[in-house]
Order: sequence, then C-alpha cells, then structure tokens
Amino acid sequence: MQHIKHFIDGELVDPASGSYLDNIEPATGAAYSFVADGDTEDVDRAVAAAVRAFPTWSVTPAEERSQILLKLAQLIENRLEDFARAESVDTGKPIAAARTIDIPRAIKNFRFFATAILHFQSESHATDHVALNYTLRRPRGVACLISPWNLPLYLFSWKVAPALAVGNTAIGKPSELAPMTAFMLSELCEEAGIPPGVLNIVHGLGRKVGPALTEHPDINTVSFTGGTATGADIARRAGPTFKKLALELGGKNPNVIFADADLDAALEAAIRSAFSNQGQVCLCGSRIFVEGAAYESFVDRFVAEVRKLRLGDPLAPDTQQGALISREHRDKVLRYIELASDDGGTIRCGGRAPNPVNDRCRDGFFVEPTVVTDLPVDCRVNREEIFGPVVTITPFETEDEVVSYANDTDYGLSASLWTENLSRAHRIADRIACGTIWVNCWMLRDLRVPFGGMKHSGVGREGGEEALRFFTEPKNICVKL
Ligand code: TXE
Repeated sequence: MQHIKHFIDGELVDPASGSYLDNIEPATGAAYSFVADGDTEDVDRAVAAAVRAFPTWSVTPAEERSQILLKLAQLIENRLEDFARAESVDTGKPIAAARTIDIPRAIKNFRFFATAILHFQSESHATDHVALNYTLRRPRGVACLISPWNLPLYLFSWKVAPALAVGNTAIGKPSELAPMTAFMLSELCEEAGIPPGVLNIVHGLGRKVGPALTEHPDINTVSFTGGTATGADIARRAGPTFKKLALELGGKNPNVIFADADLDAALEAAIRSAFSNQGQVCLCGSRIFVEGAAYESFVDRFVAEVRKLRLGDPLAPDTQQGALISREHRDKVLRYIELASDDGGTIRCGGRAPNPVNDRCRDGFFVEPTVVTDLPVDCRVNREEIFGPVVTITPFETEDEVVSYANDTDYGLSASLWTENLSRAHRIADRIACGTIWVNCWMLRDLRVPFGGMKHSGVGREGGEEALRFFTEPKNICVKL
C-alpha cells in the first residue's frame, strides 16, 4: 500500500518517528494507504526549512511567483481525473462531485491568486498638504495552514495559493482523514518550480501536529478551517505569541423560503444545499424555514425529491450521495437522528444507515438522506452542527419570527433567502447575523468577495483582497512634505 510522506524542504520524507497511520477508504471501511504519523520533530524540520526559504521567496518578483502557481494549476489540471478519483476514494464523496466541483475549484484557487497578486494594491493617504502616507504590505513570514477533510484539496489550495502568492513560506497540515490529494500536490511542486522549503506539508494527527504548529515560535500566521472546538483550541495556543489568526469554523445555516418565492428553484437549491457532499459542507443549509402558506406542499415535494437521490458507491458515475468521512462521524450523525426522534421530530424519510450499497461497500459509512419535521426551533438538532445528510424543516408566519429562528444558534456563517419581494430580501438580509447571505441562490461563489463567519463560525475573512491582506503585514510610512 502507498505511504503518504511528509513534504519537507522539497523532499518527500518519512516521519522522524518512522510510524504511519492507516488511511481508511470511507466507502469500504478498510485501510487502503498509510499516512505519516507526524510529530514535533517533523514540524520543527518543516518550520526550519520554511524559515530558510523565506528571505529569497519573499523578494522573488510577483510575476515569477505568479508563473509558478499558474504552472502548478496546470499540472493539477493535466491530472484532473487522477485527482478526482483520489479525492473520491479518500473522502467517500461521489466521483462526479470531485470531478466537477472539488478539483476544478482547487485549480481555480491557484489561478485566481496567481493573477490576483499582479493586481494587488496598497493604500496612500495624503494628509492635506502636510504629509503623505503610504502603506507597504509585505509578506509576514512563515504561515501555518490547517485544512479539513470535507473539501480537502479545495480548501487546502484556498489557503496555500494566497499565502505563497504574496511571498510567505508555509507549512500545510491537511486532515489526517483525507491527506491523499495534498500528497499528490506535493509530488508536483518541484516540476512547478516551487523552491525547496517554500511549501512544506506535514501529515498526522491534529492533536499532535496541530499544537506543535500553533505554538511554534517561528510561525506568526495561522489560517484554519475546521470544527469550532478545534478553532477554540488553536486560538488559546496561538494567543500568547500573538499570531495572526483566521478561523473558518462550522455553520448551522438557515434557508428561509417565503411563499412568494420561485418555489421550484427554491426546492432544487434546498436539496443541493442540504445534501451536497452528504451534508458535510460548512455552508450546507441544514435548517429550512418555509412560510406557512407554502409549508405542507413544500415538505411533500421536498421529501419526494430527496427519496430519489441515488445513494451508492462513490466511484459509480451516477452516485449522488456517497459515504461519510469516518465510522465515528457516521455514528455521531446517527445519534443526532435518534435525538431528533426523542425530541418529538417526525422522520419524513431516511434516518438509517442503509443496507450495503454493493459488495465492495458492505462496511462503508453511509447514512440515508434524512428529512425531519415537527421539531422545536431551539432543540439541539436545530442548534448544533450535525455536518451530515440531515435537514430539518420548520414553518413560520412572520418576518420577525423567522429572523429570530434564523439567528437562534451560536453559528453565523451563511444563510439563503427565497422571495420575489425585493425590499423584504434586503430587509431580512440585513437582520440575519451571518457572514454570507444568498438571495434566491445558494453557493454562488465569486472568489473576490469576503468569506467567513460571525459568532462561533469564525474570526476573519478569506477570499480576494481579504486573503492578500491577511497574509501580509501593513506598514504605514508617513513623509512630511
Ligand atoms: O475537525 P477538526 P473534525 C466540523 C463538523 C465536524 C466537526 C469535527 O461539525 O463534525 O467540525 O470535525 C486539525 N490543533 N467541521 O474533528 O478536528 C485536523 O488534523 C490544530 C467543520 O474532523 O477541526 C484537521 O487538519 N489543528 C468544517 C483540521 O484540524 C488541529 C470542516 C480540521 O479537523 C487540532 C470539518 C488542534 N488541536 C469539520 N485538532 C468546516 N468549517 O468546513 C485537529 N486539528
């Protein structure tokens, strides 16, 4: 079986300890490769390499850095099918999704930031006729980039691309549950022309490698996407050395549908938004609120459509619902479904770990797409992030009522609003406490917009100029005229 090695100082290397962890294929429940079990020694070597590489990379002309990242994008694109298959095997996601969403977006991330850096501007402020201020934005140094398992290469590249584009060096830490495509990326770095030490990738358990990174004195920037509890741990550890932090955490996103909306479009998007990637996307709309007049018929049509979703072997081309990431996660999702029943919810469809989808997937981690109604808005199932194929639907009557429902959670990542009433759309968009509000759409992404969450969904924003600013240090220079 393949060994997923660290990438340190331009070389693929074994972990210092010599030990590897099983890497499980979620669709089968069986180990299919090994991933390096990294520790402090590996982190120290990677950080030392990044520190050595920084002085040269940080003054490499932007155009040259841009060319290197464009080449990397091209090399991934040349192997798109290999990357898509690897992502599907590693995560259990349908191969069609990996082929059309995950890998194309990773390529786009590199192209976007490779070209954005050529247009990056900094500010100047003329103080009457007395002084001129101008702001330099220089790379900060060594960044640590910690990414999760749900959209592995997509989110890893979302951090690597801007960090390197502006001239930082970096240590990437992919999730131990889905490390394969980051490993494949490391195999392309030399051919793309990334100098040794500029990008290092340390694999292994979050609880071991994570603190070694977030407490490291030579790392001054941390960008993290993952669970809220992990984000809190990172903030605690990074605080004492004043590292600059961007935390993109969980969500419990409301999808608010008024009776005057284009209900066909709302229905189609609500299904995608609840069940994309088996509900394992931080932006998934896991709480649907439907205005009373449209509620009953919406629920009936929604359930009928959800029943048609094809759950199957992630490698089958027509599969729409694959496996969840791990046995533990599958069990956690099933516990929430039990809790929904205990709290008086009606399971309209799904609710179980299905019978084997085929012989190969007999022991895989599957859960049927599940729709729950009749739950109180303030129950745990409606307030906590399940991160699985479970959606609740609740009726509402007034704008005030639905705004209070939408905001009745510790999270504040995104929301969707469906209405043909323009002023109502603007009014409610302003009142829902989320970093992103989609009106009459979901997941319509423009990579230039600020992306991130309020409340427990995170700190800071990624995307476009926000990312370029995050990964640089502003210095104001004031010249008296
Ligand atoms: O994520 P973790 P988990 C949510 C979702 C899920 C829950 C837990 O609700 O059920 O989080 O998922 C690394 N210091 N999201 O436990 O642990 C880890 O190795 C530093 C939302 O799998 O947050 C991995 O690389 N790093 C989400 C990364 O953090 C640590 C996506 C994310 O793993 C660490 C995924 C530590 N102490 C889960 N512990 C989103 N926002 O999209 C772990 N890691």
